[in-house]
Amino acid sequence: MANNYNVCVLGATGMVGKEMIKILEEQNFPVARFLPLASERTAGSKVTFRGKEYTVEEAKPGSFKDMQIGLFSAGAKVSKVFAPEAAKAGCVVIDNTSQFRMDPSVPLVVPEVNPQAIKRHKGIIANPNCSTAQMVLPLKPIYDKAGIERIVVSTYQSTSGWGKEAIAEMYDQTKKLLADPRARVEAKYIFKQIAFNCVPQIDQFTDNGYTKEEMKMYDETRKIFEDDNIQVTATCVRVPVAIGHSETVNVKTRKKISIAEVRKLIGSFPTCVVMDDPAKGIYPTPIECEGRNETFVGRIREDISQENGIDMWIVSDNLRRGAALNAVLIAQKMITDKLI
Ligand code: 3JN
Repeated sequence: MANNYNVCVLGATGMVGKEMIKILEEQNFPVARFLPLASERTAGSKVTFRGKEYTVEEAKPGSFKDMQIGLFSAGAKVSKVFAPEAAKAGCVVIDNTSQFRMDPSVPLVVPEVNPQAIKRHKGIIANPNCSTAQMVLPLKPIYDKAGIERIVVSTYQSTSGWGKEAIAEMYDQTKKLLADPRARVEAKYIFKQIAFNCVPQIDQFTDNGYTKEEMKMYDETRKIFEDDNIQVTATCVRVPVAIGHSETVNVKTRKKISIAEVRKLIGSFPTCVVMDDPAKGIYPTPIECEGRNETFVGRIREDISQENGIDMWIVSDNLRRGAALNAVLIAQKMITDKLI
């Protein structure tokens, strides 16, 4: 009989944590014991797993004894403290924060793209940033076939990427402005007014003029492809959408590849769906992709401005593909490959 595993979710009350719990249920993950954990602030609240209500416990260094898999999404600072503790206790951590992503001893994994990296783990495996995860999926078969020289990406990121408070802020501002277009609205979580607006800042600025989010896309893409020759330039923008990140992606390949071939490659890559018939108005939008596990690609076309250039539009549910689903898929892959 297949094994069952003791699984804890750290950050169980957050948007990603809740999605993790939902996906463990949906995927019928082999859970023996389920332990929801959170920081002191939200410990004590209730979550439901497989019809049973659980009280969320406060994470403590001793919480991970007897746990085998830990899905962490309570912020980088929390992971910094607890992931090493959990790993020491024999609980393999799949961490959704930026804390360990660029640590050379920690694999950074999208299971369909670089599953080979999982086996190098020493107790912690990192989940990429949501914008990176959905981008590298359709790019992987192109990379394998034609090589990638450079990626120019602009993102249109939903407010859920910044947490439930950011979504609430968007709706709150929207309601106020609908009632009174001259109302002054407060921007507390997102850097500027997000209702009826676009904000070209996600996370803090770094010394080179890029934001941390943009540098995550640069660093993480190169690490996942294990190729420091790929050039990546990103502009990350917050848009007034609740769930689902979109990206315009321009790729310069090393070898010539036809658009027909690109469509075929992406369409036959696991978990990628080509949704691309502009004449019939068919292309993905975040509303259509919310709650879905696939990564949707449309507007695939030849870049008329350069040799070997391809343009495309990539949309995915950031809470799933870019976070909770990716983490659960890593855990499933460890089980099927007998790495746990
Ligand atoms: O805003 C988004 O759409 C994605 C945000 C991700 C994020 C937000 C705060 C801290 C991260 C992340 O996953 O990279 C982090 C972090 O872990 O540093």
